[in-house]
Formats: sequence, structure tokens, C-alpha cells
Amino acid sequence: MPLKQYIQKAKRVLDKNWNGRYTVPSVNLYPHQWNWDSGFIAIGYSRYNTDRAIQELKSLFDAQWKNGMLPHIVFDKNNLGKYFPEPDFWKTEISKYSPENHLTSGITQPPIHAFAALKIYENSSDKGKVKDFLRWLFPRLMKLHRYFYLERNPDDNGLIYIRHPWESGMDNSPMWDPVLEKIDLSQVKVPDFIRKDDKIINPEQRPKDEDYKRYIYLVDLFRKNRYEERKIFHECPFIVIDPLFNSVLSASNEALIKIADILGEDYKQAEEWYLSTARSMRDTLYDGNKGIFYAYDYIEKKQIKVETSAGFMPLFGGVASHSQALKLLEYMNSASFCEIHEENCFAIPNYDKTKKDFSTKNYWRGPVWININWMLFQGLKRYRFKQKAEHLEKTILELPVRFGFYEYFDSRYGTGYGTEDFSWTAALFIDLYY
Ligand code: 2M8
Repeated sequence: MPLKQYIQKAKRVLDKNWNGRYTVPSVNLYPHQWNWDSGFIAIGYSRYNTDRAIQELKSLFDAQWKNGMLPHIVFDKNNLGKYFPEPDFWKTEISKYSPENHLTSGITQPPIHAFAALKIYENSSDKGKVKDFLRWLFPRLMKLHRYFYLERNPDDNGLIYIRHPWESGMDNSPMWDPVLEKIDLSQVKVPDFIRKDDKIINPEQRPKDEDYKRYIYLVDLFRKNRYEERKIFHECPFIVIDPLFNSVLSASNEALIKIADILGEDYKQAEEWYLSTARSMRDTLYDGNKGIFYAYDYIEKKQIKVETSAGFMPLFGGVASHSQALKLLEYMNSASFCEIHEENCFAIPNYDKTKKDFSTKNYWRGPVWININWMLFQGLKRYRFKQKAEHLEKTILELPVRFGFYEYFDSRYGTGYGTEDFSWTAALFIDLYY
């Protein structure tokens, strides 16, 4: 089948997941609006349907919190009961910052939105229309980024912390194991709950029950603190600096500078944010021996020495220096993360595949994810690592063509796992095709 017909298929996936206001990641598994998913989805739409791209981000930012936080889920009031945890569990109405007319979670996700908004502008032939939208969005984007720099920046050095694995987007990444293990399940009280995800997807491909208990323990702690950031910061055992989150923020800071320029707005603040985060990431997260950026445990004050694809993401944010970038490429293009012509190896798996606990099928513990590879592809292009970039682009297109628009893929055989008809896989496939 020619590639063009797969594009039609990809568009059908997005149509299926579009509910008239936004696009859910997957009708069955994720039946609400997700924060960074909508960013990637908007990038896909920006190639052929500007209105939908705009609508996707508008509906998300309509649910922005009063303190600037953009929630990781905006719940569909008419479609409750299929996902866990939902509003009855989050109880975000107890926060003075939660929005009045929307039901949301009480955490955030990697801020890809300014980057996505700029793409909508660049890819549209109707610049006037998108400029109107950017005028609406710009203060909201500034408010979101300001939230990070005021509320999540304890040392005032631009290293933004996350306080829940769900905020990283890489929920059960091995990167978080050493921190989560400190929550001793025999010592803490976790509210009762029933998972829904493991009834829809084979549990072999999902986080373990122990992981969920810790996720829920953290949500309970946020609720008890009425979602007050200062209080949570002092009590939360999971306060980490994630190289992926901070790289995505950097890419968006950069986009914010460009958006400000397009609108004739002041860009100095965004520039300051960009420089402080990039500089601190280079100084604090990089490991020159290994050739990767590590996450950082803020409480223990040390790098978390676990090698995942998040550690290459400073290429996407333009954060890595030239010499750091060369080392990242060397490690990325090795037996650990698939060499260019390696047999039985697709794209860049999510975790160093030489590690004992590498899994080809469990969620964020090894499989290949299209959004991560798409961002790495952008990063490789940016640093002019042409050969690796081209190779990656080819594999990102090849996986859905051969195996379907799945949520994630087996890094050895390409088999699709998780849910089928997954939105960002379809959206980013469309983006690469154009
Ligand atoms: C996954 O996370 C959600 C919780 O947010 C879940 O497992 O229920 C992650 O892959 C995350 O990155 C993604 O945004 C979300 C929706 O696709 O699903």
C-alpha cells in the first residue's frame, strides 16, 4: 500500500478519537483530554486542519488553573466511569486554584504547547487566523511557564521539578524506581482503589500494582495538602528534576521567544527562562563518562544513574553543548539504544537494552514510543546528525505502517502494544509524512 493511504488511515484514527471539542488519546483506554498528547495531536492537525489544531489547544487551555498550572487530564463530564483515577478521586475542587467550569486532575505534564503553537503558525497558510489565536494563547503560555519558574523552581536556577511520575509522561520508567522505592508500602497508608487500565490492556504491558499504589499514595498526599505547592514540596518524597520535562520546557521557551517576536510582544522573560534552564541542565544533569543527561533526585541531591531515552532529550531542547551532543550521539547510536544498521532493533527504545531489567513489552520500561523518537529526530536534525536523523525518521514511519497505529512498539520485532488507534502515533506520523 502506498504511504499516502496510510496517511488516510492515520487521519481516520484522529477522526475516531475526536469528540467535537478535542481528541482523546484512545477511546477505550484514555477517554479524556490529556495535556501533552493534545500538543502532539495539534502538531499533526497543523499539517492539514488548522482549525482543529487550534481547537485542540484552546480546549486544553480553557481548563488552565488560576495559578497557571495546566492539568495533565481535563475530564469529559459526559464520559466518566471508564478511567481511574477520575474527578471523584482527585477532588481538585478543594483547591482554590482549580478552574470553576472544568473537572481536572491536580498535576501537570511536559509543556510542549508553545512548541506546538509555533508549529501551527509555521504550517498554516492563513497566518492572520493563527496570529489571532496566538494572541489569545500567548498570555496563557506565559502564565504556564511563569507557574513553573515561580512554583517549581526551588533553587531559582531554572531546574523545574516534577512531583509525580505521571508528570514525566514516562510513568513507570526505570528512572523513577530508586525514588519510588523510598515509599515503603508496608509503612504508609494508601487509600483503597480499583484500577481500570489492566482490565483493558494485558497487565504484562502496564505498570505493576505496587507502582499504582505509589502513584495513588502521592495523589492522596496532594489532596491532603489541598494542592498547595509549598506544602506538597515539603512533604512529597518524589521531587525530581526530569531531563525530558526540562528539555521540552526549553524547546517551548525558545518557541515562546519566537511567538513573542511574531506578536511584537516582549520576549526578554522567556529568554531569561530559556538560558537559566539550559545552563543548569548542562551543569547539573550531564554525565560526561556515560554521555547522557540523568534525572536528579532533589531530596537526595544526587543524579539518578539510570539510562533512558529521556537522557538524550537535551538535543530536542537545544540544551546540550556541541561536545555533549557528540557524546549523546555516541551512546544513543550504540548497542544500548540500537545502532543504525543493527538487526532486530527498531528506532530508539526507551531504556538501555543491555540492562537486566530491560523489557521489550512493558510500557515505559523498554518499548519504542513514537513521540519520544519524533522529538529525538527533531533534536538530531537540529545538531545536524544527519545520518542518524534520517534513519530514525525512516523507522518512525515504518513502525505504524507495518504494525499499526499502536501506543508503543516492541523494540526487537516491532509488534504493537498497549492500545490500538493511538492519537499521537497517528498525528506524528502525519507530521513526518508532510
Ligand atoms: C499514559 O499515562 C496515563 C496517566 O497519565 C495512564 O497510564 O493512565 C502515559 O503514556 C502518558 O505519557 C500519556 O500522556 C497518557 C495518555 O496517552 O498515558
